[in-house]
Amino acid sequence: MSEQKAGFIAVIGKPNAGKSSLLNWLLDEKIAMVSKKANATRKRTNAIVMHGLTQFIFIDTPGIHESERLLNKFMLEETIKAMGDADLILFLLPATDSLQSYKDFLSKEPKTPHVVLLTKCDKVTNKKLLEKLSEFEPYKSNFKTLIPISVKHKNAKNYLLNELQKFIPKHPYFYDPELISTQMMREIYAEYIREAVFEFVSDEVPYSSHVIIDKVEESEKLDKVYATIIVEKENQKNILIGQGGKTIKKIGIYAREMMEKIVNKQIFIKISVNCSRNWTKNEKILTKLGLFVNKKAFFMIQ
Ligand SMILES: Nc1nc2c(ncn2[C@@H]2O[C@H](COP(=O)(O)OP(=O)(O)OP(=O)(O)O)[C@@H](O)[C@H]2O)c(=O)[nH]1
Ligand SMILES: [Mg+2]
Repeated sequence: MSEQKAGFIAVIGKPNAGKSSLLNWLLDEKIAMVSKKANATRKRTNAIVMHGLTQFIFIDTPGIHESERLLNKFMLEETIKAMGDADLILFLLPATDSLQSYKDFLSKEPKTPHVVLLTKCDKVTNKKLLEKLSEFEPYKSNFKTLIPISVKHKNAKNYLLNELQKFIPKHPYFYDPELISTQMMREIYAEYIREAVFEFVSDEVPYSSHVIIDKVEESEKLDKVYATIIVEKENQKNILIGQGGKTIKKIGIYAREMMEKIVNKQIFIKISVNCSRNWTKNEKILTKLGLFVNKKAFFMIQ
């Protein structure tokens, strides 16, 4: 018992840095939604990873970016909360990017110690990677360590976890070591449907969509999932449904496949689409959907 370590790690970085992909990679399980499009993650998600006698709780966060939209303020607040609660921050920067987002992060004078992860290293040559690593030289008194990774390289996981272990305090496990997340299965289902929306529908529609799991009926061999996608405008509803229901069908199939994989059961899925005018800007509706904005906390970091 006394050898056990456990700690919370906030995974942060600008939209599209690879935060959600990192969680899935660490778990070897698809728990967080991933998209080519930026600003995919809306709410904090967690992945519980056991490594020897250490229990890591990785907290995925929405990418840090500035925006006036009320919903985006909620997303920023989610990230700030995760940083405040963490023992360690993992700051992610794609190897292809400039250091600007890291400099912005440092300018906020984070109190929690941090490790920098240079992500998507498979996308650059070794020479470029070395150049990028050397760009961090002037900042080395700020971070604990700097680690290049790629989710395409499975064998890097042990190295990463060995390194991170050093910064986790001795503490009894917070959760049952068998658990991979405290997320409810219905929250994961909702994220799968959101990922499908990001995959098949372009422009503003994914950002104007919210997924509610209305009901899950479980039985031994088959789960029935009833979901509603809320959009902001009537025309977005038409886009999501598609001609003769083509698009919503594709969304359903894509999400269903991921659901079947994670629960190892057959899934029946029914998705309805509803319009709730301008919900992303409406405080009352956001609160109802659990996407509440605490303005005080937001202004603290302005
Ligand atoms: N080539 C390559 N692509 C990656 C890697 N990690 C992530 N990606 C891709 O980068 C894109 C963004 O990944 P996400 O994990 O959704 O990024 P995120 O930081 O969670 O983004 P937000 O939720 O929008 O803040 C996706 O298309 C991923 O497939 C990597 O190591 N190598
Ligand atoms: Mg994400």
